[in-house]
Parts: sequence; C-alpha cells; structure tokens
Amino acid sequence: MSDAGLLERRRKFYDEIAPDNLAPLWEVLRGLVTPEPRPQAVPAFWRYEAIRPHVLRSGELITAKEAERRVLILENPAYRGQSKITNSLYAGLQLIMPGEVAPVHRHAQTALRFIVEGEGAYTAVEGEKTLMRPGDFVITPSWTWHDHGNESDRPMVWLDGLDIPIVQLFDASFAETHLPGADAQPLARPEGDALARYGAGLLPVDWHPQAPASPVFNYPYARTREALERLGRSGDLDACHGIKLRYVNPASGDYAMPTMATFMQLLPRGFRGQRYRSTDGSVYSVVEGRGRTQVGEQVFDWGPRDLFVVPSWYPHRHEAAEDAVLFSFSDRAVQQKLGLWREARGNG
Ligand code: 1HN
Repeated sequence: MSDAGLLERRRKFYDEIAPDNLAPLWEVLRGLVTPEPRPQAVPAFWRYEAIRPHVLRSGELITAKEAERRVLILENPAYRGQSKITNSLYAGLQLIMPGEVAPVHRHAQTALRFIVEGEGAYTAVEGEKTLMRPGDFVITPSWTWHDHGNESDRPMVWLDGLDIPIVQLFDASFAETHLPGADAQPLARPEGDALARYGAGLLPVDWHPQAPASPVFNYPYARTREALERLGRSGDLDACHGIKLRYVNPASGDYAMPTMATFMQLLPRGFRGQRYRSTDGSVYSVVEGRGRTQVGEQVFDWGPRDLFVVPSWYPHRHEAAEDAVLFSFSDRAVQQKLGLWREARGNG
C-alpha cells in the first residue's frame, strides 16, 4: 500500500479511537521524552528602577487589604496569563504602604519573601512577628497562618516566591482566611523567639520537628552577609558560583522549605564565572553590586534590586564588576527528592 494510503488509514484509526479517550503514543513520544530539557520558559530580566513606578502606582489603585495581597506578578514572557516565572514557580513583587495590613490567611502553598526595598514592616507567622530589612529571607511554610503590616513610614517591597504551579500540578490547594474581621493574628511569642530557639546552632533539648519546613522563619541578611564576607576573604572560590551558600533547615540539614531551595552567593569584584547549567530554573534577586550574567545568547547587566530568571538547563555564567551578592531560589529541593536534579559545568 502507498505511504499516503497508510497515513490515511492511521488518521482514520485515530479518529475512531478518539471517542473512547484513546490516543496513539507513537505520534507524541518524541515530544514527551526529550533527550534533554526543553523548557518553554525563556530567560527574562526586570530592571527594578523601571518597574518600581508600576509597583508604587498599584498602591494608589488598591489597598493591601482589598487586594488581600497587593502584588505585581513577575510573569515569564513565555507564560503570559499563567502567573508563573518558570514552569514550577511563581514570583511577584509585593507592596505594603505605611499603615497598611495584609490580612491573615493560610494556604497549602509555601511562600518565601526576599526583602528588596524598605525597612521595618513585619510578617507574623504562627504567632510570632518578625521585622524585615533588605536582604532578609523570610519563609511562610505550607499551612501556616501569616499576615503582614507596615508600621514604618516608607513603602516596603519584597519578592514573593511560591510553589503555586507545583501545588497546582498535584491539585492539592487548600486555603483559609482567619476569623472574619481579624486582620492580624494573635501573637503568642516575642519577636526573635524562633531565631534564638532554633537558629543559633542549638535546638531545645526535648524538641522534635513536627513539620518539614525550617523552624527558623527569618534568616537576617546581617548574618548571611557576614558568613559570605568571611568566606570571601579566604579566597576559596567555586569557578562557577563564587561563594554560594544554601539556606538550611537547622533541624534536618534539608533546604529551609521542602519545595523551594534558596541560595545566597558572593561574586567578588572581577569574578568571571565559568559556564554552568542545571535542571532547576532559578529566579535571581540582586542584593548588592553590579555585574552581568550571560544566559544562552542574552546578557543581563544587573545592579542592586534587579531581578532575572534563568530557565532549566540554560547555560549561564556570572561576572561581577564589584563585590556582588545574589539571592536565588528554585525548585531544586523537589527535584533532588525525586532524583531528577542534574547539573553540568563547562561545556557539559
Ligand atoms: C500570598 O499568601 C502572599 O502571604 C503573597 O504575602 C503572594 C500569591 C498567591 C497566593 C498567595 C502573602 C501570594 C500569596
């Protein structure tokens, strides 16, 4: 039989089986099981000074309370309308103006905050408040009550990172608001309690973890910066990452949150990193310094508060013109638990 005849018989067969919700694997196999990652996400860059006016203008159009969370979503250009920055991660910039509150709620999704601008607003998580400063890394683990408030006299902006697409993948979303009329949760412990109890290289003698996330919920920048600074002085640099540390759950040694891995790295002045890629797409927030990152064919020239995303498996390299500090987060925590994570250096 002619090729055209065979193709026609196959097409007819596909039409016949379609009403029974059946489809031929051989027509789609190569797109399903690719020899290497083919992310739909693309590299993207947000210059903070360019988008800051939009963030502040959102503050004139809706209150934090009415919005519940007043956030401009950082959408990957390949995923417009889908509220995601990579296939597995959500990111946004949240604004809270002086005197405002973002009311208490909880949800299955895990959230991280990375403080970008302003000082002195707070997040309360499960009965404890923490004041936040630029460079602080704060977590709200899955199903923990959390609310925010700004008692300072300046706008406060932070990067939110959530595992929304991961929870979506599993159809495992739950959410609750607190008692109607209560914006803030009752506080049960003084500020700094969790950090003293769990974050000083010590743990309460009879305490055992009851949840997979870190019991520390604010990792202050002052401590992170000091660690990087000391390690930077020893001059022992990774050829790709400079000095790169991961935030940990002190009770388990795992990442601070079970679904999202978070990192802070120091690139000393003049650093020229080697090519690197890994299967976790990463969202970066520049804390200090100026430099550039080549991602695939693109180059992002960055400075403080700029944001960019490097999708899965894109080769990239960092360079720093001044001492630079980069925060980043990714889904590596999940991929490693599933045995999927891979990395390659140089031309691998
Ligand atoms: C959320 O709860 C926060 O608590 C921020 O600040 C962003 C995006 C989607 C769903 C919940 C917050 C969020 C969010």
